[in-house]
Amino acid sequence: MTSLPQVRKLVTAIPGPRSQEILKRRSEAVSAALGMAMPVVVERAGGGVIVDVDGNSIIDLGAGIAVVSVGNSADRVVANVKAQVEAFTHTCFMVVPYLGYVEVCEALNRLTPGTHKKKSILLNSGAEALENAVKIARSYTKRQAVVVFEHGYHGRTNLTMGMTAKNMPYKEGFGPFAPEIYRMPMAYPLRWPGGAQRCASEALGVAITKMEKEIGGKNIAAIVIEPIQGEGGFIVPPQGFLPGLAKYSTDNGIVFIADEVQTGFARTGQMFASEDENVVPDLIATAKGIAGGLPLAGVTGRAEIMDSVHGGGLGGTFGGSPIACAAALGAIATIEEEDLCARAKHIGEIISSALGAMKAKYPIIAEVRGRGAMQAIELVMPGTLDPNPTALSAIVKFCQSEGVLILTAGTYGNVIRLIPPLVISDDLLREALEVLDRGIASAI
Ligand code: PLZ
Repeated sequence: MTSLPQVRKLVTAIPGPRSQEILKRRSEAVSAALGMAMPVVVERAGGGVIVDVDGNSIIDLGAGIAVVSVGNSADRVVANVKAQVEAFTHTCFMVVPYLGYVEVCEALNRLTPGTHKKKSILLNSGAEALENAVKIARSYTKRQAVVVFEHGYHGRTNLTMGMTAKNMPYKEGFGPFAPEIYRMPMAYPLRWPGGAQRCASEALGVAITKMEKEIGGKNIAAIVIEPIQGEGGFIVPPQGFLPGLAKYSTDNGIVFIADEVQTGFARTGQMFASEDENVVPDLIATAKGIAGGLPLAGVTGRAEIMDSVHGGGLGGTFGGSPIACAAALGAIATIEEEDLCARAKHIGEIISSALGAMKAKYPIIAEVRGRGAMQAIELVMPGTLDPNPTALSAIVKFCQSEGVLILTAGTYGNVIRLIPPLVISDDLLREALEVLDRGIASAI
């Protein structure tokens, strides 16, 4: 375990003087196009805390956007990476292969839903995994149309920008986007016309009718969806929506692609969120939590689909770097041996009961939603569904000044999402939730 004391401790205002100094250099040297969720500079991190260069110990409820599920600098990750760096750093898997890549693919084939024969490839980022999943689906089906959903997020490369729903900040001025991408209405219970019940009974039919009428099932190469939408605001579709889309895909020869970049690797209390409704995707895109903070991503799926691409058709210089693979084997061993799926469920219970109590007190909370260690609140103007981004920024600022890092999300910029490392202690988590409670109280 990390040697860092698992405490919230502020020794300066946020940001402290050393952070301020470096942030000044940051703005001189780094493009202004990059955002920054919290204005502090990290020195060390581990377990559930981030320690900044001024010595402030901050509770981490963001995990680097759902990446360091096993904690920062997790023991097995560090040990594996050290050994790998000393052995060799790079050959390119397409030039001279190595065991680590094969072992990560074996782990992905074993851990992803379904008992059918699977194969994998490794890439560098979530966006690259989605790009490759779409390439594979198009090549396999010899079709072009790609179906995505409102509020969906799939990355910042050209194809994945086109697949991503939200314009600002992801797409503004960056077009033209790739053709043959079709966006369907998302089953968003809180905001479905007529409410959650109608969403549950109507949403699947609406999407299928629209696909039939506007594209034609036989022209669709892939349906791509996040089982729980991440950047879009932790939108959990009603039961039956995902299995219905998967069945429609099977019936129409469409490749069903689950984007589990954010939901994968124990985050939601299962190894993959698709498992909750026994959905077996044809292809599954993974990244983020796979490698304890090192850049790695994967596409895993039915062997006949993965093998259908011509030899040499997929690849990349760095994809499946031996260092990232070593890290992934350490992270995956940690997730399995420490049963972080159970931990994610436990964290989810603590968070959702605390958020539920806040919802009862504060009418700006329209909904508490999520699964496992992926929970959110959506903030509105009391008594309406009008988004309340003003309250959101006040709450985020309050939490930061009290030493708690929280992240936001949502098409309307009004969702607070909690995605802590799965190794955070219960006490630290409860303390952070108390700060959040005070933050909401101060913002209304
Ligand atoms: N698919 C479901 O959540 C990345 C984006 C942060 P990359 N989400 C964090 C930002 O503002 O850039 C994400 C995701 C889902 C794909 C991606 C893309 O993964 O590793 O960022 O390319």
